[in-house]
Amino acid sequence: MEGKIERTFIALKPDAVQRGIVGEVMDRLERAGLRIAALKMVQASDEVLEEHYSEHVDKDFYDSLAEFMKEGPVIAGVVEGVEAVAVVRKIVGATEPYEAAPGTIRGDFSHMSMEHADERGKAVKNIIHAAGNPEEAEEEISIWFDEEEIHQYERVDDFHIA
Ligand code: IDP
Ligand code: MG
Repeated sequence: MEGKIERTFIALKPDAVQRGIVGEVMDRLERAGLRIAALKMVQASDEVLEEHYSEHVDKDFYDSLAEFMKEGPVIAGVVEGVEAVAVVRKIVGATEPYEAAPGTIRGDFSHMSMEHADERGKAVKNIIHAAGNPEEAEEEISIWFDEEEIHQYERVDDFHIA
């Protein structure tokens, strides 16, 4: 494959694992033709979360975000495809479930408002994380994965985008 093939980082958050919707969420990405290059279940540590959410560490909601992300294991992954960073963000939808459009992962599987979460001192549970830009993606991949955990193989439908 040539052209703007990118990889991005995703993490299905503990709410997705606890609700048993890992398969349905991954299906959204697979059916778009994106290639899963890596996938693993991980119990996030404080150290990894501080690196991963370095831009949010000093914010008011950080402690509740870290608490949420440690409630149970996450499914960390690397997904590859044409403009994968932007495409995955589009499939994931807006950060606030209340605003996330129907048809997006967050819009279809969650509904809470930021205001409601903030009032309760909780992070907003929105199913999945996806890197915001290509630099963030590469940084996050290096935080969560060793290169040898990331796999190269052909999907049978790769010829559609070759
Ligand atoms: P993103 O996940 O769409 O990239 P970010 O602004 O990077 O959104 O925030 C990271 C995560 O922190 C969000 O997905 C959400 O779980 C949580 N979060 C962000 N802002 C707030 C807030 O104002 N209140 C509660 N939780 C928040
Ligand atoms: Mg973000």
